[in-house]
Amino acid sequence: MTTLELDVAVVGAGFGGMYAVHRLNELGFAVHAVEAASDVGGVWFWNRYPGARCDIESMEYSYSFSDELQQDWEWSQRYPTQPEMLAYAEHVAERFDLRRHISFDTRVVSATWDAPSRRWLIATDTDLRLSARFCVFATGGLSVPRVPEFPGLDDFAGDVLLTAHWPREPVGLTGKRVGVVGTGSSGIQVIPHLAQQAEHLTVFQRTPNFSISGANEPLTAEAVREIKANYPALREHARRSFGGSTIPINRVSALAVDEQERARTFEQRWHMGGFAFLAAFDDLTLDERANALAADFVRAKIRAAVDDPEVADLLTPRDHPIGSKRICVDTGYYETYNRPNVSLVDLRAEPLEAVTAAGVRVGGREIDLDVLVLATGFDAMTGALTRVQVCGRDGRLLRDEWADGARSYLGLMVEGFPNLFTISGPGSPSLLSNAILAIEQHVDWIGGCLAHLRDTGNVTIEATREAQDRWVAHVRSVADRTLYPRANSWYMGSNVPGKARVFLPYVGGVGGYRKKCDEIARNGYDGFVLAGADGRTPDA
Ligand code: NA7
Repeated sequence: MTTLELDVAVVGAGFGGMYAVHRLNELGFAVHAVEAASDVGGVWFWNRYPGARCDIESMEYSYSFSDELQQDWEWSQRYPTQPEMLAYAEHVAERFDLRRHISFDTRVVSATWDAPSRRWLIATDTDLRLSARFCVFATGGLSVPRVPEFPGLDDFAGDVLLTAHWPREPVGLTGKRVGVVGTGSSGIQVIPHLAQQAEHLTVFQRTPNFSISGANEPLTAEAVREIKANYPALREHARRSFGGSTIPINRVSALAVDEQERARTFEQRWHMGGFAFLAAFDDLTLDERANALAADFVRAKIRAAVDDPEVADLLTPRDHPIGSKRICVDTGYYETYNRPNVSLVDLRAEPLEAVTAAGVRVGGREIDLDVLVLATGFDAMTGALTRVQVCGRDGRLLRDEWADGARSYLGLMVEGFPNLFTISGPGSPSLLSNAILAIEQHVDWIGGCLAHLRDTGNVTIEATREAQDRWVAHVRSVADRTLYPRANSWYMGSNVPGKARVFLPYVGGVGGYRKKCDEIARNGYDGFVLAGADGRTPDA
């Protein structure tokens, strides 16, 4: 056994863990990270399926902490592909010499608060142990893939591929009969690529989703030059914005304009692509009637894109308000169904009964397949944290504390778990915003907090029950004012059987959230208890 004695143990070396290592090291703390993968990149390391691409623009979905980095790095397209994101992560690791602080191919199995020493004792699946004053979980919100328990899945004679754990070596699909289950963002991105390669592609759809073309295109030198010249101001704008980006929100209700004006605005936003569509008016995720107008507009686009009216009908979502599930951003998704080698199976009409050696049985008929692709989602936002045995004060287990829904203060700390931080934890804007910007804000806040503890002679910090209860109630009441809780989405935990149905991210906007976090820090960490080595607050 090797035990590293540290100030801070970081779990995960995706974009959150990488920046935590960099920033906390820069602040003079002894930091080490543990990462299950063989290299950096997190979600961009694992999701290597063809067509994997970020749904936020590259010039925004990137680190802002180093102006040299953002000036030097060249993005090639409006939305970065997975290989480009991974190359960027590798570049950052190289540039800031991060890998020497990270143990790869090592998975954390438990983290235990040792009250007498006031340290976190962290065990891994190798002979590495960590003992640290602080523990930062940077385990990501979409890092635990969910594989449905289809009867017979193990009997399938062909290959089963998970989009979220796609093989590193190239997968040959030419001449193969391929099936794909899942039509969320991952399915919608992979389907056009599978269709181009496979002899025949069968899409097994349970619930149709709203998807908007990303209008992806190469970035012109001129556009890049302009953004780079204004980067500091643009980043500041994004930090103060609602969603963590510079997408302009049209501050008008969809109900306040006439039909022509509305159609013009929707059309214009449709062509801007991606999330800009949801900002066509400022009440699309708040007002049912406004939302229905936007949903109808997209439904008409689906009808126009798909040749076969029956297929178009099956692809048309009707069970949730548009945007209440994260909108999908695609490249040629609906048009893919016009190809002669693509067929759609509606699992509501023909339920998936079993996977057999030869393929899939739906509604009593067999569909023969060589390859089955599962794009079936993630145990989002809490899955990575509840899979580790996190044991806090008085033997309390995080997974038990969260059994009825995740509870946290600011999505940063949990009462009962002193000195343990979660980056983009449930209760923070996290995946409801530009994730890299959210990560930077959390890491910077944690860095400021640890420096404050050091400067004031405090050794522990813990959220109070009252502050946490107030925050949880606030997160829920803000969510309840929106249409988000109306969907069965991973935001709600409702894609995982048995998971508590609670809206997980904070939908109050990143600008206001950042202000709140900063104010709390400025006021001496309101809602937290700070204590010195003798258990008392040195400042008191
Ligand atoms: P999602 O959005 O959770 O989509 C998962 C898809 O898999 C969705 O269409 C599900 O249908 C389908 N699914 C899940 N379980 C089953 C079973 N048992 N049978 C049939 N179909 C099933 O995950 P993604 O990976 O696509 O996207 C997650 C996020 O990653 C995305 O929002 C972006 O932010 C990036 P359902 O809707 O449950 O009927």
